[in-house]
Amino acid sequence: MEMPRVAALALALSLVFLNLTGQCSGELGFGFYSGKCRDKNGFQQNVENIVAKKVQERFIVDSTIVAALLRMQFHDCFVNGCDASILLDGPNSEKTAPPNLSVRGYEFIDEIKEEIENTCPGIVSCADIIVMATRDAVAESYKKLGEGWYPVQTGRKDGLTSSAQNVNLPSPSITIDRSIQVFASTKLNATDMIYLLGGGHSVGIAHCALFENRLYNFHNSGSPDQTMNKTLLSTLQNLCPQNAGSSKSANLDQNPLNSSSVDKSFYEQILLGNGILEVDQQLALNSKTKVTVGTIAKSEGFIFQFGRAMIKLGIVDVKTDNDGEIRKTCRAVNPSSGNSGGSSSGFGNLFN
Ligand code: HEM
Ligand SMILES: *[C@@H]1O[C@H](CO)[C@@H](O)[C@H](O)[C@H]1NC(C)=O
Ligand SMILES: *[C@@H]1O[C@H](CO)[C@@H](O)[C@H](O)[C@H]1NC(C)=O
Ligand SMILES: *[C@@H]1O[C@H](CO)[C@@H](O)[C@H](O)[C@H]1NC(C)=O
Ligand SMILES: CC(=O)N[C@H]1CO[C@H](CO)[C@@H](O)[C@@H]1O
Repeated sequence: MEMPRVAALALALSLVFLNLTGQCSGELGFGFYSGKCRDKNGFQQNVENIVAKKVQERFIVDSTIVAALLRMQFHDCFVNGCDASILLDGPNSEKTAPPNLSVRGYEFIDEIKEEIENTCPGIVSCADIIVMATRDAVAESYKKLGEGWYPVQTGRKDGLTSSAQNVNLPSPSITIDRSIQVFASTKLNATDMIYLLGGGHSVGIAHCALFENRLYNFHNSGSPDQTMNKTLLSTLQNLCPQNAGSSKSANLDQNPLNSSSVDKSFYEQILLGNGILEVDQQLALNSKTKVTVGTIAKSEGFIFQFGRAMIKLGIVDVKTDNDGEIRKTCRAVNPSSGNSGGSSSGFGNLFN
């Protein structure tokens, strides 16, 4: 069948998921591409396997692809839904908006798309490639710890527009209360938010500019953020001297052993005051989230719950109909759908 690594985990996740949102997921389905990709010799090819193989090859040479793809899926899904609008090039497209800072992996998605187009053109959307590749990268990162594979639905169409004006991603200083509201507006609840933020930020890095305010003059207090672990504070002050415009970065997960695996060590670290971003630290302190954080840090089964939250993130405002297309290349809408779009959001820029 289409999902070779179906474990009890995967099966249970699909069942849980179908119960939750089966009725509102449009034409998405698990194994949507099963039987749909035939190569030029007429042989059936397994789309999910093609993506997984690409990710495995990449992960061996660059394990930071996990962080790159997780952040890419988050940014794609939170702006105009999971429709690969983040991939579109153009002077005013989403990827040009400031919060994109360091979103990476665009060329890797191009590589996967090219391989799939060479196998069965016009079948697989870029939006689905982001979600499948992110899942596979998470599973690779988790391999040394256990089974981290979760099933994802496919059948998304690619969006026709992308505009920097639509980018309204949370800032690193967002309050937990506000963040809960922002996630709720995409149908993700507080528990989902805790899993996504904690799992996402268990890998990857943040640059000095995004937490320097905590190190010297926090909210105009004249002193550092008192919630930061003192050892971490002095390390970060050395890394990011005040007003020096340092381009250095720190691991979001301060557990040095597990900083490249998606795991629950982030929660253990924020309970020690070792959160890098203000929002990360607040997750362990806010009355609406701290009990769950403490529970996750102590319990088993993090990766199962993270998978469930990623499945939910992957269906935010998906397009499955005439509001989307299967792009020929991920960086531009198809010429035929080009100037016909009715949106007002300055997408003439998609063609350059
Ligand atoms: C309130 C929500 C969130 C805020 C405010 C936030 C903010 C940030 C910031 C400021 C950075 C550092 C960027 C840089 O220095 O270049 C970052 C990195 C990252 N974020 Fe988030 N984030 C949030 C939620 C998420 C979610 C839900 C995920 C994924 C599920 C995620 C995945 C990542 C990853 C993997 C990185 C590291 C990227 C890399 O190393 O290239 N974030 N985030
Ligand atoms: C959030 O949603 C998940 C499933 O998507 C559900 O299991 C959980 O109970 C919900 N949590 C809250 C606090 O509503
Ligand atoms: C971190 O990794 C080590 C070995 O790779 C593992 O034994 C440990 O359980 C991991 N910790 C967490 C919190 O996942
Ligand atoms: C600060 O972090 C270190 C490990 O990084 C930990 O051993 C220590 O207990 C933490 N301090 C507090 C007050 O939590
Ligand atoms: C890839 C890309 O377009 N990155 C942009 C992200 O935002 C910064 C700041 O606005 C731009 O300078 C980058 O070019």
